[in-house]
Amino acid sequence: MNEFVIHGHPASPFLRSVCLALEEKRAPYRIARLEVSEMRGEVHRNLHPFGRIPILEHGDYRLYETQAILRYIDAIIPKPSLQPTDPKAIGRMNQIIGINDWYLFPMVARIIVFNRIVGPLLLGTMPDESAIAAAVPNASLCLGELDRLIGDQSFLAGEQLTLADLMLAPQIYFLAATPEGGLILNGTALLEWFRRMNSRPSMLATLPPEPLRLAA
Ligand SMILES: N[C@@H](CCC(=O)N[C@@H](CS)C(=O)NCC(=O)O)C(=O)O
Repeated sequence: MNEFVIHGHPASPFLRSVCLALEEKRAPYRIARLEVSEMRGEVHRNLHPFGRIPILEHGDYRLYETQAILRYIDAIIPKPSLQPTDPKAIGRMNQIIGINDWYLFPMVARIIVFNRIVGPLLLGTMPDESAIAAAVPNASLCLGELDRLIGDQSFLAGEQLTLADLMLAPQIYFLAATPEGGLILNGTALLEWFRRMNSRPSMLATLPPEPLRLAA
């Protein structure tokens, strides 16, 4: 099989989701690093016209959008399956991926994680406290809903590890390390799920680079 090449910066939680899928499949891969200074430059735009990361290359096939990449990996390496067969669990998995893409990342992580962690530790910027404060109600809404959805299940969409867990765990890794996320997550079933996820070999093998390696 052709080599899997993931273009992007290793601090990206979306890129980490792709690495997690390949780790869970025990498939070798390589990260082709795009530096922060190269983001949205010509090389990057040629790979991803919308200027985001990650981008997967597999032979002559190129794909962007993380959930599309995860579904491709699950199709091309069927075992172990990362998607349920029960229709209700499929619906739940897809719903949670949608919550990540539409609400948790753009309305919460992109603001709180960027201002608390990525900006200060990677780019040397100061946190915008008013932006963080404005995002806290959305953080409560998103994390509260994910906590309600996991209930007493082992994984987000039921009793099987799915793409939803692989999308969410890298986002929660950073959010749990912020004061705002930590407070909201305290005592929740979602935090217990995250701790279980965080000790999986796939998560341990894909830790972000220093200085973004954080205590959960
Ligand atoms: N919908 C995209 C979102 C990816 C995304 O937003 N990645 C972030 C890094 S975690 C990014 O590229 N940020 C660069 C920017 O917004 O300029 C996907 O699923 O791949």
